[in-house]
Amino acid sequence: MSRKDIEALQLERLRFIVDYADKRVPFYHKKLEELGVTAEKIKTLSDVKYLPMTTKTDLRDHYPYGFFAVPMREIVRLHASSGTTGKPIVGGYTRNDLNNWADCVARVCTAAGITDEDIVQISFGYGMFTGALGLHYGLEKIGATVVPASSGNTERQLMMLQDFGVTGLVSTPSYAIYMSEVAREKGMDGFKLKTGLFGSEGCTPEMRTKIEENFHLFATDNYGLTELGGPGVAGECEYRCGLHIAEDHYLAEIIDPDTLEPKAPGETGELVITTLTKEGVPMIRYRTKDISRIHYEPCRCGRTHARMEKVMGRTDDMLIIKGVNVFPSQIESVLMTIPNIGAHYQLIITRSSKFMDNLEVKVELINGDLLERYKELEQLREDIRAQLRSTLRLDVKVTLVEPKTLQRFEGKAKRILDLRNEH
Ligand code: DLL
Repeated sequence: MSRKDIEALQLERLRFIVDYADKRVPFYHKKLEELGVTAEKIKTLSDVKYLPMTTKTDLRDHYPYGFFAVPMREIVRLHASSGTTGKPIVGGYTRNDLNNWADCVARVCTAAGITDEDIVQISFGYGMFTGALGLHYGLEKIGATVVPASSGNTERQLMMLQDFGVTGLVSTPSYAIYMSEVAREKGMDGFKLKTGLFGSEGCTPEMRTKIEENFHLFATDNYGLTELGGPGVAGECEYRCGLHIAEDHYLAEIIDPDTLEPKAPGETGELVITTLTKEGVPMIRYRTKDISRIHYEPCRCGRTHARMEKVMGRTDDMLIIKGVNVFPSQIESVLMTIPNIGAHYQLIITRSSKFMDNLEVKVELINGDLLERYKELEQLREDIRAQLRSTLRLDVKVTLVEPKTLQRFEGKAKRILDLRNEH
């Protein structure tokens, strides 16, 4: 579709979904009434800025079914976010929602190069998490052979990768790097992997290169969230110059997270998304807290759907250390290029006085023998500190630890340890 046709379709669907939400979800009815907005008043796509926003707190306040727009007999599936604190976010799907979801996921898998010739192992945890079943039905739609391995039991995962001649791997980047290391340790090679469909958490290009080298595959980044249905919201094609957004199902905007004003195309800010076709739980202007920017020019692959850049971080993940803004992804980028240290790290934040936060970066050595050689060890620590200082403009404490002592993750990694409220 041309840009003009995409936007015409989005406008038509936006008007529809606003009217739909207005009539079926009391939260939206109240908000729209307060703002004096109705579907008829939306004349152009930029009028989206007059619509109310939705936050995670709004969803929590209406837990579990307050945002559902259809009676439960029309809901055929529930999913929920994996959040460890508070109540989860609940997603409800009608039969149409499941069909559209499988279509969107089939697109991102196709864009990554998956065909019906592929055997794809899904190493996301099956269950309430949207990742595994989301990828499962999208891959089946293409005709790929699905291996529903779920997460955990890494040696068995590797055995299946090898014995079943698996060509595609679905997992979080942190689980993929861990699996690749266990494979190396066990002396396992000869995998037939070609494609990695990774997502559900950030991954720097540097970390991705490590995974690609270890497993000899081509990896794409895939984005989505429970609130919007799960994976399939956006994914990379073979050119990897941004993640194509399924614009016929989602209207994406970038806003300034402080003023809430819209940002111009290409500017960085918080990603806000409106679902255009969801029947079960429609979302108007959902604030994702993910930071990115959007490019609207067509891609070299021929797709005309806009591309969001890889998520740079979350507004609530940004650390402010001694007045300097730091995203964990900046640290990962630096660490992944330094020889002699592994792919695992932890960021520890402490508070030494009322206003002073400190950051400690714990990194694993590849070779534990280095711990015996003080001078070399100090040199390496100093190098890491200097490189971090030059990128972050901030002095951090660097601690080198023995190989295989930091925690490994089978799902999303939790690399930040915030001890600020501990004393
Ligand atoms: O992680 C959905 C998903 C599953 C996406 C499988 C891709 C593949 P949630 O558990 O609700 O949903 O987490 C959503 O994870 O707001 C982002 O902060 C983060 N996230 C998801 N994908 C990416 C990505 C699934 N590709 C939250 N890059 C989102 C960076 C990501 N962050």
